[in-house]
Amino acid sequence: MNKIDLSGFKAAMGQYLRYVRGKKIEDASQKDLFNAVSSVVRMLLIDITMETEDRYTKADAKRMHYLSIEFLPGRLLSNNLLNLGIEKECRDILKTMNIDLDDLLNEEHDPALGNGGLGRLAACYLDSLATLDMPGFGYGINYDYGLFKQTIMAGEQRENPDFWPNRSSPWLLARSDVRCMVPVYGRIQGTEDREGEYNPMWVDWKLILGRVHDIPIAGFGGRTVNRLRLFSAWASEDFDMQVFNEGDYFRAVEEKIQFESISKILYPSDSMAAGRELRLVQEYFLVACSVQDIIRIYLKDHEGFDQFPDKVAIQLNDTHPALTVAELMRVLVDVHGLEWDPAWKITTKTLGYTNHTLLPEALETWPVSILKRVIPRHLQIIYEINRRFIELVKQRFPNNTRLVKSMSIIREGGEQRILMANLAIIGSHSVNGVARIHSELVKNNLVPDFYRLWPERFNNKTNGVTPRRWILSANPGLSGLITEAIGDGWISDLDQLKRLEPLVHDSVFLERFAQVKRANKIDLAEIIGETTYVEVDPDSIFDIHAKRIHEYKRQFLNVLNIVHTYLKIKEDKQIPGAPRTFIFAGKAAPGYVNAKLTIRLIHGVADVINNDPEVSPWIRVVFIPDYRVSLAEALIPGADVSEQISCAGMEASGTGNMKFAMNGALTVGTLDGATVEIAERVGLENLYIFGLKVDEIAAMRKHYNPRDYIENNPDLMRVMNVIRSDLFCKKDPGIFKRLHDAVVDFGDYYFNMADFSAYVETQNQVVTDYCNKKQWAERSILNTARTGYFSSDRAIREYADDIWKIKPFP
Ligand code: 26W
Repeated sequence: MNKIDLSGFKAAMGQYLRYVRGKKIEDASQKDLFNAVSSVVRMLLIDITMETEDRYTKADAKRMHYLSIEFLPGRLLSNNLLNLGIEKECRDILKTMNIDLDDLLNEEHDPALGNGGLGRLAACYLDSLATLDMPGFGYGINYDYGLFKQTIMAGEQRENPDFWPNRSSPWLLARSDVRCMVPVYGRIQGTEDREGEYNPMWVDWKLILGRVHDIPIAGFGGRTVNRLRLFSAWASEDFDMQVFNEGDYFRAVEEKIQFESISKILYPSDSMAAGRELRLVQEYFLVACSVQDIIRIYLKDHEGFDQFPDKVAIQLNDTHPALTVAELMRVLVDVHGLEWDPAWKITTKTLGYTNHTLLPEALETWPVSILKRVIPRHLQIIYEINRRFIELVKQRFPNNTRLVKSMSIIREGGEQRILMANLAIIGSHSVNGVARIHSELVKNNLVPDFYRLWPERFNNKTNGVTPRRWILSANPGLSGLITEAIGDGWISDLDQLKRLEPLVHDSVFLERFAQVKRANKIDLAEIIGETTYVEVDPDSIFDIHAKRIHEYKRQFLNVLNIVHTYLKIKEDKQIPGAPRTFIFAGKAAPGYVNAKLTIRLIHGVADVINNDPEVSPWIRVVFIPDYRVSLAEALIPGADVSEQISCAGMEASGTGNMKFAMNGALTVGTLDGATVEIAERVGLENLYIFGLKVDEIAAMRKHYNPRDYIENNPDLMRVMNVIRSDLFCKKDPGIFKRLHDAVVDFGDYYFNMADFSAYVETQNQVVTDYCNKKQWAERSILNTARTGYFSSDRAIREYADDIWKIKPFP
């Protein structure tokens, strides 16, 4: 750990308050104090950023640029203090001023520039890159409005705007020295150049400016600070003048507003491609700004593009930035005058693509007509890429029209569409999935023909999460205990958690481990009380299902077991072996009817159960509103049971599953995503695997009839009948029929009925096992001890070695 000198800390805070806020320290609000502390920390970060940058430049380091339409960094003050190694000292300094650091931490807005897994993964990866002293930088959009804030009114989700104070956040550095110019719209003029060669020109385009803000990303240990570069759209003054001079004042203002709306708001769906022009323009805006910035940085120290792939790697976080393939080609060929072939070689050597989803409705396709209007030159380039690619396919596999059709970037039949995944695969040297089982499905189910063509391109990078935020910062009780037992090496080398294993035989350690969990549950119970007005017992089993609400994640199946347990108590007078609290959290996409209904169902069920004196001593149900990074940090350390019950084959990886296990929760899960690998590592005796497997589901899909399961299982029949009845919706009769029918009449696409009995059995086993407190604690410790593999440091090392070829520069 680098030692940072904090002797001037107090004085710097005072100066900030006085000369930036115009306040005396005694008049400062908590928010002022948060800003003061943050602005001092920011100065430290800037010093290290510059030092880091010098180090990279001097070494002429290869740099990796991570392009992502979403980043979910979470609050940064606490994280920065911990990573710089000054948390304790800073806390002590503030104490001498009668300020409690924890109060200030809560003043920070939790930036919601992402939907869920994909954006949070990007943030964990930036943390690891900096911690490993690797030159890796994030590129994203500086939305004005992040993901909506969720409130609950009468059991229903309401969406409220989340204004992200991107102009006043202490973590955003405005880089007015850097600007990106993004051409958009216009048309192609086919002309011949002086040599008489066909030389199409993109003319009559409009210009959007990209303004640049950087968020410093501090690695653990305080040696390296990288940056996350965010772009916002802006119509320049010069541009205004030009249009104003044409005399149409209102058109000028309208256009300005239209352009500046590009970075206004994050699209709130992580499972359904939007298909709106504004979204495509967002994606293009991110890509164009990023490519320009990357090339600008490269050209500072290099001449020509021969070295480009040796000095630059670009990773596409899903297909949202897939236009990079066309934009890089455009800039190399049209702007820098390279020939097609060398430009293509450079492009494919530079790019890598990560797939994060197999859901057909989430795979992006764009109508050719929209591209033609928005980015006509890119469309032309995509056609040319495709023409050459199809040539190659025909050479390799003569007379195989099926192959040509399946791999073409353009889908014919009806409206012509661009398949973004195909574009990304053809334009990259590496294609990876995010968990072993998912990568296999990418190769064998999603794009088997590409796999046959280029097997060497495909690889797996199982996701990871940063232990700095998800253990050290979120769970100080557990961190302290671990460090006492094995030293603090685990924080940057998570495999060291293995050394906790022998301590399962140490009764003192066991007892203290259980105490930490209990203390975390007491804290969580308090949050639950404040946010849901339901009192819950910290000695009950805390069973947590926290993630986006989606049919494939099967919150519905969880509810079925709860209703079943309720009916067992109510009608069969069977009392469970231990009290349980079922905790839900998660947002539904605003247009996703069944997801929103599921939230209502959870509330309806909670209402009946929590208010029934016969039942509520045994089970309670709560839905904590507004799931976000800071809530996850409070939730995860307090979990006994982690619900990872997606329909097998649908969850690419999951990352919450890793965070829960590391913090000692036992997983109830299907063999899906990274849960497969968690099971392998913690051992089958330390979690609960149930349900149909991927191949079983594939085999059953054609003939599956959910009614067979209902008719043959009186428990399930009873539960489904109650769901359809108005017991849980007395005020709005009939509303849950749609959820019932999705399963009974519309095929139960996610196999809830088929997995019901196995799930119920498993849940009963959990209750039985929990009663053996000692054994539960042992298994909980083994979950922590054996999940070091799921550190994002391991994942980033694999990406660095196999795909990016970047090295640490400590
Ligand atoms: C175009 C609409 C849209 C937006 C976002 C489609 C798909 C997405 C994301 C790719 C969805 C997402 O967040 N996927 C999640 O990525 C995580 C990180 O790899 C995985 O752990 C999750 O399993 C996966 O659902």
